[in-house]
Amino acid sequence: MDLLDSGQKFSPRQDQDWDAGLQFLPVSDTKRLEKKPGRRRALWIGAGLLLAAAGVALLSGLLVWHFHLRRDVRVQKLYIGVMGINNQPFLPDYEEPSSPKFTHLASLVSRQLKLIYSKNSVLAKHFKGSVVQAFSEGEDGGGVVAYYQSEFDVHVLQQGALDDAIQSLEPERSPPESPGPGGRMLLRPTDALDVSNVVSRAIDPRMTRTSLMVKKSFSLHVSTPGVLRSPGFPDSSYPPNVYLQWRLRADPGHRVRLDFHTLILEDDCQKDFIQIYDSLAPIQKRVLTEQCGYPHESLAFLSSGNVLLLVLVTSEEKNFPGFRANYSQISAAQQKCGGTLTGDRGSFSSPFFPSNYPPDISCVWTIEATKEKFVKVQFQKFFLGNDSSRCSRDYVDVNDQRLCGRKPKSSVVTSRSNMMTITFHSDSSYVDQGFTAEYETFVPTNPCPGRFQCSNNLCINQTLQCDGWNDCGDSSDEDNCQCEAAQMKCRNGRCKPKFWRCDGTDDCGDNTDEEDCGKCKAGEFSCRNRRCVPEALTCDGKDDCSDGSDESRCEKSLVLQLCSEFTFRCRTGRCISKLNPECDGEPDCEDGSDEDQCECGTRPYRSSRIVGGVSSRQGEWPWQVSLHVRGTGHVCGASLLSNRWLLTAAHCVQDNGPNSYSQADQWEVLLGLHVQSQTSEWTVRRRVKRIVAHAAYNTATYENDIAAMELDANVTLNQNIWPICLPAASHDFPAGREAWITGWGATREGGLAATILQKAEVRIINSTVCKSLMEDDVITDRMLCAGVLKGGVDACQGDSGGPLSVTGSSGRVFLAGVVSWGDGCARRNKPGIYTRITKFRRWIKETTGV
Ligand code: 4AZ
Repeated sequence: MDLLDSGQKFSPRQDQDWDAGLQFLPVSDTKRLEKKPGRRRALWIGAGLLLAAAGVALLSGLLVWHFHLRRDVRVQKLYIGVMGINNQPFLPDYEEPSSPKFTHLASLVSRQLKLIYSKNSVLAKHFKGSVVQAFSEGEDGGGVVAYYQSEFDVHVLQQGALDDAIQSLEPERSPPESPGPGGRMLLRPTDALDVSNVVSRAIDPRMTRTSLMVKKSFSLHVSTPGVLRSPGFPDSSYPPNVYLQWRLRADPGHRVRLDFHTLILEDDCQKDFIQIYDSLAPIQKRVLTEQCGYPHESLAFLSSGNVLLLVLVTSEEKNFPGFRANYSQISAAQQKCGGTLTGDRGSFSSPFFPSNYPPDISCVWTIEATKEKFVKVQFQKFFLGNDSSRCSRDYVDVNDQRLCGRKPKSSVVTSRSNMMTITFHSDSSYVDQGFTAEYETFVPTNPCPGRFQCSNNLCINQTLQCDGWNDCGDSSDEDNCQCEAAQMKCRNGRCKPKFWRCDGTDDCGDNTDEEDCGKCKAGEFSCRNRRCVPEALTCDGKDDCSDGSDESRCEKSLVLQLCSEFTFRCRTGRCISKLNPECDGEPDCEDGSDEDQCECGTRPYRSSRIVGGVSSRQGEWPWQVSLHVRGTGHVCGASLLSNRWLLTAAHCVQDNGPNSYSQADQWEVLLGLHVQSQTSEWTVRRRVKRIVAHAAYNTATYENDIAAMELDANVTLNQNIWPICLPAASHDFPAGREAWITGWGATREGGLAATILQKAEVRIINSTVCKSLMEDDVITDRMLCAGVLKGGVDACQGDSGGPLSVTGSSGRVFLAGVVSWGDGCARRNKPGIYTRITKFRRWIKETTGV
């Protein structure tokens, strides 16, 4: 059920205890100054007497005043805690903070805490009080867990001692049978709490900011699946300065599952963030994740027990949509992991993949091959946190070799016997997506029957050997090759297509393809205007080529005296020498303007024609738009530039006989679409308010084949609807660079349109090569060529207007071209022709404001 739709604002029940707790424990950790006026007056009188003597005396008076004040600087410190209670069965009333049973147990817990603190002189001296916020079932279904906040009032200089004292309550690792601090407390025999595992931690200071105006907590039972949303989602942005908690409970013996459908916050975790805890209290030891911005990783989470806590903290006013997440429960018995695997090949994965694995889990798989065989395992996906050095948190153990962190697909582990044991372990905090693995048994004397064996033990199809592509992952399939006529031989033995020579990209891996390019001598730099200058003069801040190109491909961003068409112009009007500095994550301009308007070109976190392509995944190309002529269906593609503007090809919006395609009311725009004629909850339809085709579009030559479309209403961005980055006019897309084409166009020349959005990888083709391949000077500088010259991969009819997407150094995707025309589709030596976006950057800005 959607809570907003039902008229309840984010949750069916708002907890009273949270606000009560706030009254009792006002936002803390803020320094309060307590000045004692009497003493201060005396001090000032003293200072006044000394005033006549000298300024030195005034200074010393000020110093005394300062130290006097500091002595009285006190802070309130809050600690958040979890206490296990062994001898109490969990009662349904404990879920209800206003129930008498809750109140009774809460008072016992508070008294127990007071007793525990009374045994430590530091804690006893500064303790003010505790508030119990929630109870849940104990681990393994026995006992109760209490979640509380304790408040202390301490001198600023003694905060460290207080932290140490709190820390000392916690045993390093208490054996389950030993009672924790406080042990059994004998109040009255009937009230005795058998307490174990008391853990207290300081609250994250971001959650106790004084500016937090709204603090609320909501409780949800997840036995019936439902949806929770940040306030206002999706109609308005979330409110500023709030601290909201959602406490989620599943039935006993179940896990809570929380799966984010959309999550878009400000991209600064100090300001706005969500956190998810495997607990009902925000205790750092149990944090599963912290997210801000527009995260790309899997955002489905599972608890280890039957509770989960979601926290949202926001700062000042801003304009981000927030989140929507589905909650549900899963039986803990479901998805038991590990086991014995027999058979020649198979696969296994971390529990709940592609969701994040739950915390505190261990699985063991044993692969048993027949006697004479060995086993090899290849990890297809491997995301086990950032702990890449010591592997002490979450890890996979393969035959005593520990793996953790993130690994590329080509990782293969081989056994030296017919048995392999794989253990997966996750600790109590920070989860990740996990892994998928395939295993195969093999005869040690012939590890890759009928296939090519890479140096990293991977087996690949023999046809992939010496095809110019690195299929093994370690390039061993491209070593020692016999090159074909259309290929050049690199010094390292690899074969690469001849047209990749001298394109400015090191395709060989040893730069052979970029040597002896006929222009400049060794040690010289080839300027774009074909002049040669000593390499030592590049990136020195001076224009030695006379076209600025020796200062345009630098790692560092020097501010230049002169601008050229190859250098990036900051908003100040000054130019910098770094290559493609816009939206690369580093501010290069003095005013940071190279990083402005960079909420673009990133892909969503989840998911799961073009000729020669494959189906894409839902949300893989969130800037891809389908343009429908009303009553006809898909006609052209387009790219999303902002929440209001699209870019397409001018030839898509030309009147054609009775079809007035230039009229805005003829069009319907589908955003977030994956399969034609299958709109989903993600799909947004919009009508078009205005079409602006380039005034100089030439129907005969396809020159200036570009048009902008304004939507009739803004779209709310989500992980399937997101704008692509526009390159600066100086952006360089070098020949040989990988690019992707996407669309629902024909899957072969003259063929039918695709229903699922197709994608295909092509390369940018050198303009001189392109001009020589196409007839009669039809390729102009305002066009860009891309394709696969051996044929078979290309854009085609129906893809027009769609994007040619290129990933920049920071991982953001830039719009290099708009699908425009070609000599048929996917023909050998006939590249696809695209409108070169860098040449239209100014026109786009003037037309759309983006
Ligand atoms: C078209 O008709 C079309 N091979 C688009 C792209 C290409 C060819 C034709 C490129 O819309």
